[in-house]
This record gives sequence, structure tokens and C-alpha cells, in this order.
Amino acid sequence: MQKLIITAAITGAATVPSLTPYLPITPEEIANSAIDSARAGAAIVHIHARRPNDGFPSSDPELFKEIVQRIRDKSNVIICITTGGSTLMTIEERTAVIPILQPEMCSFNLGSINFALHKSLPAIQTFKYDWEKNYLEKSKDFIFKNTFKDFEHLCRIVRETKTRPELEIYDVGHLYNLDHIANEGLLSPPFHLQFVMGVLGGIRGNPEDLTFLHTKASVLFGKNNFTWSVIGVGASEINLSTMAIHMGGHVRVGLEDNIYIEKGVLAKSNAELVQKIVDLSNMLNRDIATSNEARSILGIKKEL
Ligand code: KMH
Ligand code: ZN
Repeated sequence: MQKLIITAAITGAATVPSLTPYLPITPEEIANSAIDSARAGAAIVHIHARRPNDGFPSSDPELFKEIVQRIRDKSNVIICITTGGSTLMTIEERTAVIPILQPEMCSFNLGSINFALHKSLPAIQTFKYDWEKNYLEKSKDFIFKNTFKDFEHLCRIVRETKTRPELEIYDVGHLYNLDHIANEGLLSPPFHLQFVMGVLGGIRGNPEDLTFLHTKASVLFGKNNFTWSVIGVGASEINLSTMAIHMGGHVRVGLEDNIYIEKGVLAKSNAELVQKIVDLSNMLNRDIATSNEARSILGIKKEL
């Protein structure tokens, strides 16, 4: 079995600051949290930016530049930059930073879905920032737009910048979308799939959902033509991670997707979540990949 690649998703756009005081917000906090996650065992860090004064999700390339520079100064970790951004951003805003920073990896969302966040509302008694309540309520009526035209735009960018796409699969139709664009010659295998499970609007995080996605991907692309990882959004994070460790997949954890280290207990950092996966993996006798080993497993050949 391949060594386990752990990705730490540091801050995202779906977790609002009032949900946890431990969410990194400023470029310095995001970079430090990424560096600490890498020290704990993450081979990849998945990066979003936020407005430093109030944590609102941002696509400002200057913020991304500062975050990436700070990480690169201190760590050899693979940097995977979001092109999902937030549901409020256009595809142009979401992808602007990729040609500028030329990261080793970027996310690539493979279908339009509902991406509802309003189920977080009851957990918040007091809002720290004005925008948060509206942002969560309005998500009931937002579509996370990823059309075939958007795929073409993103395929062009990853091809031109030689960035390895992490292909985000929120439901089974997204595997068929990938099959279609691969048949058109826009992307070619081996693919790195990220099964994103538990978003309200996508597939849930039940064990049979993961085995179904994995089986479907094997039938469509052939077992040797893809690597895969899983994100359990919310309560399913650790359970799905355990399944993936056992099945030969890889794992993404972090405050972007889940804020709890155990039932009712907030994770104090991204590194704490990474450490939990390292411990689980040790118990299950699976070795952890370094960033360089992950580069070789994923076929990342970029000169930095
Ligand atoms: N927050 C995840 C559920 C992206 O950044 O491109 C989805 C995500 C998308 O990470
Ligand atoms: Zn993300």
C-alpha cells in the first residue's frame, strides 16, 4: 500500500469565525498553522485566504502571495491552492491567483451543487462579525457553480501552469463529468481524486457512499489510473479517514471541513487534527508520506 498522504485544509470558506476561536484568519496565522500541520505530518496544505480584519473569505492575490511566501520560507510542504474560493466568487476571481503563484497543486471542483451552510446557525449564540449570519442564511439559496465552461477555463490554467489538479468529487455525477472532459482530451490520467463527502447538497458521509464512489471511479478509470483521498465534512471526518487509511486512499482533515477533535470538543489547531490521523495510521500500520514522497506518488514534477 502507498504511504498515507495527509492534507491539512487550514481555514476554507465554509467555517465562519464564530464557530471556533481556533480558526486561522490572517496570512500569518494561516501560514503558521500550515507550517505546524506539516510538522505534525501533513504532506500537503490546502489554502484559502480571508480578509485579515474580519475573516471574510477573500480571493485577493496579495493575501495568497503573503501566505504562500511565509509557508515557503519555512517549509517544504506541498501547497494546494483553492480554486473553489467561496460560492460568492466568480470562476475568474477563484482562479486568478494560480498563474501568479504557480503552485504545485490546486483544487478543481467537478460539478455545480447546492452548498448549504445554514445548518451551522443553531451552533452560534453570538456572532463575532456582521457578515457571518447573512452568509450562512443566504447559502440556502446559493449554487456553487462549476459548469463545463468553468472546467475548460480551469483545464487551460492547470495545463499552462503545470499545476496538479486535486479533483473534487462531491457526488457520483462528478465522476462522469471528469470522464467526459477526459474523453474530450482536456485532462488526462492518472487523476488525483478528492471525494468530498458530507456537504449539504452533495453525497453524505456513510461508509457505503465511500465504497460506491471508489468502486465507480475504479470502473470508469481503471484502478491504476487514479489516486484518491477523502474529506469527511463535519462529523464523518475521522470515520471516513479511518476507512481511507484501511482502503489505501489518502486523507484530508482540517478546520476548513471539521472543527471538532472529538464529539463536542473543539480542535485547538489543524496540527491536532493531523496528529490524530498520524496516530490512527500508526495503529493501522500504515506509514505516513513526507512531502517529497507525496510528490512522487502524485507525479508532481514542478521545479520551485
Ligand atoms: N471546503 C470543501 C468542502 C475548494 O477549495 O476548492 C471544498 C473545497 C473546495 O475545499
Ligand atoms: Zn477549500
